[in-house]
Amino acid sequence: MQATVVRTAGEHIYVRLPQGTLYPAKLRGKLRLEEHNFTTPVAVGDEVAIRIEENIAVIEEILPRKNWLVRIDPSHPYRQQILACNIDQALLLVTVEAPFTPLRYVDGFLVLCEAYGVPAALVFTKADMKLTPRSQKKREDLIKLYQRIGYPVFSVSAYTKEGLESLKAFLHKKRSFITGVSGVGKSSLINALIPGLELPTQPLVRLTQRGRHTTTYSAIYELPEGGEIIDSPGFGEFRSGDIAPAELSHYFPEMRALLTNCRFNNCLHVDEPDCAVIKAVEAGEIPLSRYHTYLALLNELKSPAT
Ligand SMILES: Nc1nc2c(ncn2[C@@H]2O[C@H](COP(=O)(O)OP(=O)(O)O)[C@@H](O)[C@H]2O)c(=O)[nH]1
Ligand SMILES: [Mg+2]
Ligand SMILES: [Zn+2]
Repeated sequence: MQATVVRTAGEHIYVRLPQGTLYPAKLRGKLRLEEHNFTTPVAVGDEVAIRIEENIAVIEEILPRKNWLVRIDPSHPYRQQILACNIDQALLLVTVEAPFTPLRYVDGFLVLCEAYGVPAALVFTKADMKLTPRSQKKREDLIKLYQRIGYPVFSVSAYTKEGLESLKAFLHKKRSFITGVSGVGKSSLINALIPGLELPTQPLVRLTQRGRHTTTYSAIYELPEGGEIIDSPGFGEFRSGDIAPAELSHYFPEMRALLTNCRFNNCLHVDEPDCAVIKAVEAGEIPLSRYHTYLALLNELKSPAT
């Protein structure tokens, strides 16, 4: 029998049968040993072959994946953590204040999606919040910056429902992975999209203006008009172990088009002569923040985690 993994919480796994019934699940012993490079061998979104034994779904086999997002597991640097699989798109929620989403984090997410061939979008949350003029300008500038690169960008408020209709249209009949730093408003937004779900939300910790970690599991929720969203914990960072330094610039769409214009075909765009990327940065055609992320990620890829 075939089922979908709809929830993982540490070692606990739940699957959904085609007619909608949920079962707690466990992995057949052999499967657990086979995939020792991964923190957990199954992830939310997986299609699996199961057998029901005493009201538990025993996962016999993981069916081939259409795609997946993977990052280095920060607590086991030699292991990969599958964030989700069989997804149509991935959305990162972003705030410029309370809590602040570092641009490194945004760009790291986008690079990961590019590297794994998953269409990415950004959702700037809390559009109703009264920001300082400086933060307001920053929010508007960032929206333009990422739109110019070509990413779909939304500005929404879970409180006033501003921007929610166009986001709903974007999510319609798709399976979307949604993430963001803790406190960015993910649970509030999912609640606004799915009336009656009532995920718990948390006030921001007043002093640090950063969110607490409430979400410790990943789960699939169904949208009332069709489609699914995968709610996932607010990850500390998105770091992939699979990207070769020479490939990195291919995952920056605004650099990708220029790469054939560099003098050297193995150019890493750091200090090489006649580098088309450096020229475009100097001409203001590539945002400086994006180039800075590029250099930082390049350094990390050259000196892998220890
Ligand atoms: N002003 C405003 N605050 C919001 C909005 N969405 C969430 N918040 C607040 O931001 C804090 C964190 O929200 P929560 O949904 O728990 O964030 P999560 O950690 O990303 O799931 C809570 O205090 C929410 O009330 C919004 O659209 N506007
Ligand atoms: Mg939450
Ligand atoms: Zn170059």
